[in-house]
Amino acid sequence: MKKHDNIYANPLEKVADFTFDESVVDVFPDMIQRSVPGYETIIHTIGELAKSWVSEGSNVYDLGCSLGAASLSVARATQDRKCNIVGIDSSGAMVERCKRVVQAFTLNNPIIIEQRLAQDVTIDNASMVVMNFTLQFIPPSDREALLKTIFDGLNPGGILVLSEKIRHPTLSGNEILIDLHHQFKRDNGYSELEVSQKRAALEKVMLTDTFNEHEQRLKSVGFSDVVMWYKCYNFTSMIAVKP
Ligand code: GEK
Repeated sequence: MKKHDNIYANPLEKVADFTFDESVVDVFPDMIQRSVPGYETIIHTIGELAKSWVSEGSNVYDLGCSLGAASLSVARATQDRKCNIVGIDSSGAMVERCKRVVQAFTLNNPIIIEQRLAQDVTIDNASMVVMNFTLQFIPPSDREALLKTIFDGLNPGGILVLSEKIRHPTLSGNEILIDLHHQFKRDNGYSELEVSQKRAALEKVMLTDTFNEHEQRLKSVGFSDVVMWYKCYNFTSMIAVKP
């Protein structure tokens, strides 16, 4: 049973910056599903992509794995071949819970969960790297170097699946997408107060880029093609291909 997210249901005197602590871990599956349009579709599609792109004997990395949803989707999709799946997350509370979650499944390929900053990870012999709504939490000044590390560690023909909340380049256009997203959250049972307190909590923690910024940065580190395969409001998922 998913625990209901009501972290921001009561008025707070001061809204602290959002962190992935124990209270967030407790309600995370409910929170992400009610907050990110298309989350289940994206998790499912990561598995579909793994079927086509994960090669025999290679490694798959899930950076910012939270409770392992993307890692598990890859593991379910790759039962017919050998690969290692490595989930990395910087939050100790997430990692502890994620280890328990993945242990509950019996799958052919191992899922190794490690507490680490994505910026410190070593990527090697990878056919697929997933960053499902993680890069947006990484300091902007670290983003290009991390993408270069990923590019260098991917085998030729490998892919990065990068899902991000993006910013529309015009203020008025961005407001249209933000309003639609807030409507989506209200439809999923979040109150006006919850929506506005969460927005304040994320303001300094989640720093979004435009699609053009993502595309240019991915190409500048060497990716040959950047394919936006999903978009709903300001939520997107891209596939970047290493030639
Ligand atoms: C999913 N991918 O369910 N290094 C590693 N992890 C980090 C870092 C960092 N520098 N900064 C934040 N995180 C998941 C959902 S959630 C997205 C990803 C969201 C971790 C953080 O601890 C959290 O678990 C995750 O990135 C972001 O498919 O909550 O909107």
